[in-house]
Amino acid sequence: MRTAVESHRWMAVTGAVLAALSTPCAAQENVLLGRAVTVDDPHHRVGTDGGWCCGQLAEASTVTDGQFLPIGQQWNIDTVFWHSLKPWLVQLRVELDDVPMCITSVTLQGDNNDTYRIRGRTAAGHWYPLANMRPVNGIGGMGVKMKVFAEPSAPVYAIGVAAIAGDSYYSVSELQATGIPLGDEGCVP
Ligand SMILES: [Ca+2]
Repeated sequence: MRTAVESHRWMAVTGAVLAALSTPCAAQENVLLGRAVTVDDPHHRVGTDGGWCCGQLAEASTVTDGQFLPIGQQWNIDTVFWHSLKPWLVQLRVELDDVPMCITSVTLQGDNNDTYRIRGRTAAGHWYPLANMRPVNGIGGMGVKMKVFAEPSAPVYAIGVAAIAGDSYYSVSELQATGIPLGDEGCVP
């Protein structure tokens, strides 16, 4: 539990991070911006809220629209949300097929009391973990987390996000990534 002062400090830090992310800089471009989002949901869990009030399911495309929700917004309002005891069966997937990337950072806005795994898909079609992220904040609802990698990832042809642990109520509102396009010489900064 955080005090109100600590929560305000946290929000100030988050605001600074978001401002930095929006600063024009080629090396920091969000390579997922505006890309199509596919929802892999074989058990039809997306849109189920387990009895929470007032759910408003967002279009999957909002996950790559570059817009963050207010910190602390209710988990199931204007988000892609699902209730499941097997959360990993839901994955949001963004294809990069035309421009494979070596990923240098990922940013996730999701429900603050869960752990989400960001994965990349190789040319051979295998998914491997890029980062586990818990978008924790002190006030509940939606939070933001960014992870910067010490070294660029191997080339990935798609990026996915799925919940791997939490309270069975999951939601994502924004997924961003920076990366270096794969060229003939590999990924050259
Ligand atoms: Ca949750």
